[in-house]
Amino acid sequence: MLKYSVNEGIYGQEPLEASIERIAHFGYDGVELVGEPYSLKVKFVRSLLKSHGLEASSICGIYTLDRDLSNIDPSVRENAIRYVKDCVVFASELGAKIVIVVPSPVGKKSPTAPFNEEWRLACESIHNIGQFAAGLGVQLAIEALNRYETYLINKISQSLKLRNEVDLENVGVMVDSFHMNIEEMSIAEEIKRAASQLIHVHIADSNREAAGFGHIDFRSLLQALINIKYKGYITMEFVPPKIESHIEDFLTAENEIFNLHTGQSINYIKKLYQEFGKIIKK
Ligand SMILES: [Mn+2]
Repeated sequence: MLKYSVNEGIYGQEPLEASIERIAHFGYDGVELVGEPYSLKVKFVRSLLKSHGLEASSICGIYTLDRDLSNIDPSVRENAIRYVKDCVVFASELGAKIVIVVPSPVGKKSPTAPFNEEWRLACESIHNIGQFAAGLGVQLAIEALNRYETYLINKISQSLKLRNEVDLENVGVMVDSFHMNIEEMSIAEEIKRAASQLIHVHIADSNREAAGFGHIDFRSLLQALINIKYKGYITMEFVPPKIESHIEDFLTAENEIFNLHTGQSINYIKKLYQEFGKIIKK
């Protein structure tokens, strides 16, 4: 059985209580928390999750320009390493098994050193954090973002190469259907390629809305996950539109848009998964 969670960061400034209540309401198993270990209080988050019967599935690191694991400037790199280690501690305190790692930050338009040098630095940083995380029983999932958001790692083949150079048991890769739709020839083939190293999945459709609201072929994506016997979380990471075209009144209240996309994502993927279940049983 797959488990489902939502990245709570997609709800913007909404109080965490409201987001968690919505996520529980639509039948999810867990929540992916934004990696802000300095502003979120562990005790508070833990009690919120407990009262709604949810797990912390994962921590989504937020890679701003000052959290650059591949930067040539050692002070920037050290700041980034410290930040991700704090996310790892945050994860272990919440019982989350995974911290997402993006080796070069969002919005980094040009490298600070030749490609090979930044690659080596990324490797070194992730190795350092990986060893620390192993001691706390936390895994690191390397995420490739599309070329319009960052450079260094844009494709699954690159995530895998970096993962293999880091070569720690608790360091794996993840896939994100939105980024893959831009970067890859075939989403299913890349899932197959990642196979045993695949430890986390982000789902958003081609327009970054809820699954089923764009044109990604989620049938073949799910089939690929079933084929490799993926057992981790499916985390919804849609970006709710400001103006909603699926509801007749375009200027719908934000809360209604959030509800629509949160429900649509899980219902759409679960329905496809159940269809496969019937096929597999036959
Ligand atoms: Mn993602």
